[in-house]
Amino acid sequence: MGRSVAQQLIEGHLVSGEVVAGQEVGIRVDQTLTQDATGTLVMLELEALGLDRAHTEVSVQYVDHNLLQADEKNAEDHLFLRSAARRFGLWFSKPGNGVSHPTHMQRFGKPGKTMVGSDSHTCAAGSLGMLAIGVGGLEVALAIAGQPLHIRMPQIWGIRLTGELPPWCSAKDVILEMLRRHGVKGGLDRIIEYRGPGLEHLSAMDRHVIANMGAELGATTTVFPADDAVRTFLHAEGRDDDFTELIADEDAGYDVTDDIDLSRLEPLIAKPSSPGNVVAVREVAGCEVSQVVIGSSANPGLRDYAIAAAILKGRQTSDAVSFDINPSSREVFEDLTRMGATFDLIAAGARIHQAGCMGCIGMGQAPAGGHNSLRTFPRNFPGRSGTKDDAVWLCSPETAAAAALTGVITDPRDLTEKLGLDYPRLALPEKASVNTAMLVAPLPQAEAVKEELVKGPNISSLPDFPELPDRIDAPVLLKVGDDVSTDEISPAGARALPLRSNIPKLAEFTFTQVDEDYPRRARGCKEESGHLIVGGHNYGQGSSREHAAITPRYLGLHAVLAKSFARIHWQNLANFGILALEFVDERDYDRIDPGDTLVTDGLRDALTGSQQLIVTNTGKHEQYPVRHQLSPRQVTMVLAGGQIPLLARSVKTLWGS
Ligand code: MIC
Repeated sequence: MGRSVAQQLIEGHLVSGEVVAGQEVGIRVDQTLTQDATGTLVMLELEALGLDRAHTEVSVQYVDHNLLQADEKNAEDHLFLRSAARRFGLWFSKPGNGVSHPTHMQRFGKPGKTMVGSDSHTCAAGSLGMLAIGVGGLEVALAIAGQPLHIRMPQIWGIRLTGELPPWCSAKDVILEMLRRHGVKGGLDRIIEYRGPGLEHLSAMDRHVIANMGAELGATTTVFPADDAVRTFLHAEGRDDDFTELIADEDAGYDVTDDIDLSRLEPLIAKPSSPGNVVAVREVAGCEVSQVVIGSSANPGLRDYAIAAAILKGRQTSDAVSFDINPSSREVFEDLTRMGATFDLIAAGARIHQAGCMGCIGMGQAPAGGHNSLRTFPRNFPGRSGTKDDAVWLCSPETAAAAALTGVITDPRDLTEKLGLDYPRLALPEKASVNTAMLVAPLPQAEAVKEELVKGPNISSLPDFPELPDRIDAPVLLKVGDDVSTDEISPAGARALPLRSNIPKLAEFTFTQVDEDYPRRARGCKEESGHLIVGGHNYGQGSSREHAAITPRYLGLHAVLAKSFARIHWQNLANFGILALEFVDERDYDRIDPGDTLVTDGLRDALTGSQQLIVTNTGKHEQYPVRHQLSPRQVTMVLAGGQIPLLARSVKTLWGS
């Protein structure tokens, strides 16, 4: 049987294990991507590990998340990151240059390469025929240091696309259709590979939209072939030489298959507060809207802004709506401006912001509580916008522009009847306005070694974590339901984000979206017993932020008992020495109440000896069988208190300095 694109990428980079679903494989990493909100920890980890210089082909540090400078903290992080990029031999993308994912695609992405990134949307680079995986920061630090990435080999899910998108529908509706069909857990332990004749009508940037939000399905990553659409994209970027064709064999086999006829899609929207709550726009038409935002890595292409500008041209947005535009990159902003589209947006009432993630991570643009905000963003977990009782919806630029005009959720197809507007045909420039002035190249090593890391007072060192105790005898401090996101564990938003490099201070925000008193209670039993958390399915979905493991650990969390875990967070828990245990019988979840004391003993032997353990509920005199899915490598790491203490012992053997 022939090989899929995903198989070719994995086999071409395999350093350990067998390409069999469920087994741990080691993969050589060619490129890395870090952004500021997670990158500060990565740089501290590189320092802790004693790295001299990046061992990858390309490593880029972006500054795109923490852009508002309400006090000194974010600016200090930017300076720290610049100094770390200079010290470790990384590219540095200055604040305002753009969101990491589209910028990386424009300047560095290459068909056939592998990449890891400390951002769950790293998978967007699959649009170019790369194997790009979002992981915790520590895994990125190790990749920068030349170590392979270890993952549990996923199944490969072939999605055959046929037909062509109808007018008023675009790539966002394709990924929303995937979420409508399969929900936020549908991609767990899978690589999604798109194929088929429908690809012909999707540009590389359209594919970015679809690949980016594969993260919302919980997928390990998404891949597309590197075909003519990728060749055209790289040509527009002046990078013809970086093109290599990478396509699936005619008779490629897939573990799972599905089909989408693009011509049958209609405008879709995800309701508050999960990317999986997808319905047809017409079902919710008429709901009032107070904010519309276009931007983010989920709709970053020139066409995404240009289509909104063309819809709004010569018209005024509703007086009930704040209409915000966040350019995804400086390049896109320049192109948009050259086309005259920036003018059309401003004239229509748009508030234009700097290039970056902005409201997508709650860095500004927090909506009014309970008022509908329509965004072209990738996720809408509760409170992520920075507003506790937010009502954020996710949609295409076409649907967003329609709501900006009418002030209510509107099926964009109705604009033809309402305003006499036919679906605009866009004439986009063939060549992008490439300008690399805000992308700073790595220093030569002779200069890099002289660089000092610039650490302001907000940058604290990584805490030391002790080994996992052999016996855990601790209270359940929190019990949560299904699909708890890392935004609920370690919140986004303009208040918490500036503390991403200050674990003791950030810890005070842990779980406060769910239970404001959690940090206080956790501190109360930290020294004596530590504590436990009980969760439902898909615990820790969403972002790659390792803070969602580190801050609970800092507050004394030993183990999480859940029905199932999201991939990146599960890895982050292991990396920071927290035991992730799954119920063998899901009904046991219902038997545990917050405040119950749970005991599990003889962990050293139990974890190394088998996958199954027994947890005793002392107050209720009940026992629950639980299992772990850690590889032997991860068991050693968890027992040692995490990856860092383990590595610190063997740094010399790692990169032999
Ligand atoms: C996100 O979309 O949630 C983020 C912000 O990009 C995160 C990274 C972070 O938490 O800083 C992600 O997805 O990894």
